[in-house]
Order: sequence, then structure tokens, then C-alpha cells
Amino acid sequence: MVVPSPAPLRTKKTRALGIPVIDLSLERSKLCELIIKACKEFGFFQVENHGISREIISRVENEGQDFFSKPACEKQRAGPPTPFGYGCKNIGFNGDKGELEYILLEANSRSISERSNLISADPAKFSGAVNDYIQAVRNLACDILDMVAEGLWVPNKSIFSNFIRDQESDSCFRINHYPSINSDNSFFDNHTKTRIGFGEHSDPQILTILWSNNVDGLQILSRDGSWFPIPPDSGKLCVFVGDVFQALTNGKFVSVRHRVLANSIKPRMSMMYFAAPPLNACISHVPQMVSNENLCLYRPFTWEEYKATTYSLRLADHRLDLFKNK
Ligand code: GA4
Repeated sequence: MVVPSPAPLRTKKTRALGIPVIDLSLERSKLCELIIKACKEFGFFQVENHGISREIISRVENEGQDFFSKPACEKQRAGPPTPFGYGCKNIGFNGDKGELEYILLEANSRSISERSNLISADPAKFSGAVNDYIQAVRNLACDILDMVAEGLWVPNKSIFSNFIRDQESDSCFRINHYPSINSDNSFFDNHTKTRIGFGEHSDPQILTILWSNNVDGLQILSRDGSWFPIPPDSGKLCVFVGDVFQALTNGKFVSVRHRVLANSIKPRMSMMYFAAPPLNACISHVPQMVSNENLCLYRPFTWEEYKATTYSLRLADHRLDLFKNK
């Protein structure tokens, strides 16, 4: 009789690139190891068994669907996104465009409640759904950040998560809606022969957690310069390393460049929680990340300074390079 050998304890990989899919129900020490490996190799991973209930996710998905199905003039009442509110096609302040519409919100309950009057006919229902989701996803982000600190042997296990647990954390929340390809107006990139939903960029914050419906479009840029599609799966969440995490880890983690194509015959909806420090927080590498072999790569900066630089540049710019030590 052939006795099957026990399955090796390793991450399942998404086909092709080998992007890690980390099962969060695994034992903690293993999780720390897998998360660190993924952050170093890809600056990106997906998680399953993440503990955020389908109900919490569906409530926000439904709110998003209700909002985006309204006539354009009604949606415009919740805009323009300067920087928060409803936006359509315009991204940021410097001429970037994409084939999408979105709602961008500060991730704090007071500000969400205020905004929700312009977004929904039932503002309490909208803000309740969004606040519950943000609370759940923030806890998940904190858990992941604590496991990173543990895996990197940093003595203060909350060193990263404290930034986003802080009442003054400048985190934000976004719901993106990419219309289906059948819709009339296309934003077609003649060079790449693709319709760009959201152009290439890295996220400026510490960590991003993304949920999407089962419609494809998300791609990440691999270290060899090719784009890899991430198979959509509404049962999983995607986790992205942001620029600030790259600075905090002295370049041990690299923020992942990604983009979204809008080539699907079905509309894509995604929601992102961008975990950010408070504006006045000083971003400097954690001491354990610097040695004689790994010199200090970036000068210290505040999140306020970094954010101002981010908004003064284009979406695809490599803004962290401006903070490199000479
Ligand atoms: C990318 C990540 C988040 O979506 C975001 C984006 C922001 C915006 O849409 O207003 C930015 C973009 C993002 C980076 C460069 C600047 C700012 C648009 C833009 C051109 C909300 C963020 O924090 O940075």
C-alpha cells in the first residue's frame, strides 16, 4: 500500500508567477515566515481564511453597486474628489486618467458619516456598512503588521501597527468601479492595446488591503519587468506593500507596482483600505533593518511630507526615490 506523504507546509501559489496565497488559519510562526517571504519577494500576496465575513463585505459591495448605478448627475453631487468624494476618470491633481469611477473616503467614522449624506439616500446604512468593513479590515492589517514585526525579530511587536491604530491615522478607503467594455466611452491605450482602468503605480501608504468581485483586471509588475494578472477571487483579499513600508524596512520590502485593466465584459468593483500613519508621524527605518552591509537608504520624513510629494507628482512616478540618502 502506498502511504501518501504529508503535504509540505508551504504556501499555495497562484498559477504562473507563483504569487503566494497565504492561509491565515495556519500556525502563527509559520504565518510570520510566509508573510515576510512574500513581502520580500513580491511586495504582494493574497490571503484566504482571513476571517472577514461575507456579510460584512457584501454590505459594502451592495452600497457601492447602488451608488454607481445612479445617474451621473446624482453621483457628481458627491464629488469632486479633492481629495475625498466621488471621482470619474480623473485621478489625483496632475492629469492622470483612468477608465473608472470611484468614491474616496477618509477611513474615520466621523468623516464617513458626514460624507454619506451625499452618497446614499440611507446615510446611516451606508456609513454603518463602510465603518464595519473598515474596522474589520483595519484589525486584519494590524494582525499582519504584528506578524511582520515578529518575523523580522523587531522587539516592539506593535511598531508598525501602532501607526494605524492611532486615532490620528490618515488611512483612507476607496471603492472603485470599472465599467464593462460594452460601455460607450473607452480609454484605450494604443501602445499597449489595453484599456487602462487604473494606471501603473505603487501605493504610498504602509499596507493596502484590497477586495474585488470575481472580475479580472488587477496586474502586478514582477521584478523582471513583466505584468502578471492576479486571478480575481472574492473569497480572498490582496495585500500590497506600500512605499512607507519600504522605507520602514530600509528597502527589505519593496512596494509593489500594480495597475488595473478594464477589458472585461463584466463591471469590476474593488474596495481598498490604505493603512497610513498619522500626518505628523516620523517615518524612519526600524533600527534592526540597518547594518554595516545594509546602510540606511532613506532619510527620515513625516507622512505629511511624503503625502504632499505624492500629490505633487504623477501616478506612475517613483516618489520614494526622492527620499534616498545621497
Ligand atoms: C494611489 C493609492 C490610493 O488610491 C490613493 C491615490 C491618490 C488618488 O487617487 O487621489 C493618488 C495615487 C494614490 C498616488 C499618486 C497621486 C495620489 C493619485 C495621484 C496621482 C488615494 C493614494 O493615496 O495615492
